[in-house]
Amino acid sequence: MATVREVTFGLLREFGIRRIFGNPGSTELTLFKDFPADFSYVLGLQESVAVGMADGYAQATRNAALVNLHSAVGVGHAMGNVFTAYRNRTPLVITAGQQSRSLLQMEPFLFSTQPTELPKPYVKWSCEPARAEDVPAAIARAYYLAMQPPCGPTFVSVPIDDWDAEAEPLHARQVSTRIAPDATALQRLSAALGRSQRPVFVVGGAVDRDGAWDALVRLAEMHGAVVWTSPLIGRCSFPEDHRLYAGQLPAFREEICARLAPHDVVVAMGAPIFTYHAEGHGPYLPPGIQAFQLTEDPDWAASALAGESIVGSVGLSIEALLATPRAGGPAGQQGRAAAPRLALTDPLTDAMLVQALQDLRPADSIIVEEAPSTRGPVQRYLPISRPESFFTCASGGLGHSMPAAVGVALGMADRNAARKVIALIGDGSAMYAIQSLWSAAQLKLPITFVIVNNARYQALHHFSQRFGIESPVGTDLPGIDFVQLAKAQGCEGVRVTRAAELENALRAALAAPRPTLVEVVVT
Ligand SMILES: Cc1ncc(C[n+]2csc(CCOP(=O)(O)OP(=O)(O)O)c2C)c(N)n1
Ligand SMILES: [Mg+2]
Repeated sequence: MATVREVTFGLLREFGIRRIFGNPGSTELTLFKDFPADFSYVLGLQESVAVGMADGYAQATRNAALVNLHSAVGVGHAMGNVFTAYRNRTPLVITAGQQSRSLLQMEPFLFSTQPTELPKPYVKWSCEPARAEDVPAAIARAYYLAMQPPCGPTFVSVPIDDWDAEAEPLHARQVSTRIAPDATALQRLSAALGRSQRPVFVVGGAVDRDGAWDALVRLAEMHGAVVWTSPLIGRCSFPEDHRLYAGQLPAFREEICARLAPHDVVVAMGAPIFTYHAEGHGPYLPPGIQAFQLTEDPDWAASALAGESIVGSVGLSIEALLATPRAGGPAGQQGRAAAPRLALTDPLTDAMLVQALQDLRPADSIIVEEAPSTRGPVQRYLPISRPESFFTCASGGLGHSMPAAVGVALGMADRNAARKVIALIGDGSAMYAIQSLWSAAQLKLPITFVIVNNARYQALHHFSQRFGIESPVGTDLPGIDFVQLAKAQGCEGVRVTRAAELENALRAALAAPRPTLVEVVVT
């Protein structure tokens, strides 16, 4: 009979999984005995980095990624990015080591007391199989559930002695995961859109994840609908240089109402109604507007406070809506005006940096962003114009995008679709996962890391004004040398302090065949 390990590796092969992201410990070592030559282990120097890389990799390859963590402490370190993967809807199969079954009664070293409870509620399913021989089936179940929209992480705790136990053969099954929306409900939405004089779409990450970017462009053009990006989402789903694109909605009730007020029908597509960052007052929607929501997530449908929700694949829903042509041509609406050009002068600002990056980057490059107070300038001066080209954390949990950039670059390369990856990261955000640079260097991925160094947690300065706080404590970050941090981990690095140096530094970094960091000091 084959071992649990052999059956599991065979199953992973059939799932198209050939990389294991992780950080190893003694309770996982038995998994790696006779490590198969067609698999590779992607080492993250802290578990959060391993999960962040796996998140980017899964999104780029459109398949669940496997992460292996070290019993309780590794899961603990990983939780920040497990939370983000859950919010990002990223399919991850997470396995964690556990002490030998025979020791579990005795509080052994390193064991996890309640292993299946530890990662909750940010995993969709969590299990420690009752018998060693059930491990492959548990991993298979974890895979299918992770891949079922709304996708997300799942968790299997595996005692150290299980991998050598004997197991029955197990093969991958075909599971089709797209759920068709209710056709009658879609007809109501189609009719409302057909009657609408001023339709507006609010789009979330599900459109890009579903491969429905082009279909959404056709639908928006057919109806002449203005398109807003939903607040705080993880992917871009509509070309931001399109004449119908209006911008990103702020995460505040009154401001959303003001922006939607000119419209008569709003459709949230793969987005909640809505995501708020602080308490608001007054109505959730402007008076008289008719609201619809297309979502793969029954929970989003249930928690929406207004409008009609239609649960099912967002991609299938958009395709179905395209089948009903609009009578009388599109509504005559326009999105936002083009951003005015900025002069590149001292002292440098983040907006100048972002504009220069947009001028110099390859048209098909991918932006992985985590620079909170630079998000506004990115929206304005760095429009995303192609699918699968923008990734950030949908959770607000920092420490995601630096490792995710490594995973995206690796995943695109594995898909034979390598594109330049640019990680645009705040100085504060970079320090949550700075070890990502080491993994990028080891993997020889030509990522350009751009650090926006404003020597502070600027977003918190900005946000604290809402609470009448002049100068919040714990938000200044003086004295971090990112070039030294890069060089110490095997990456090239250069520091830019003046406008005259910026473009050449970016050009050189974008052309480099190895990971390169550009630290840009901004006011
Ligand atoms: C893990 C985690 N800890 C703390 C925060 C709170 N937080 C939100 S924005 C921010 C500042 C980020 O600083 P930086 O990356 O330098 O960007 P800036 O605000 O300067 O644009 C912090 C600490 C968070 N979102 N996630
Ligand atoms: Mg900062």
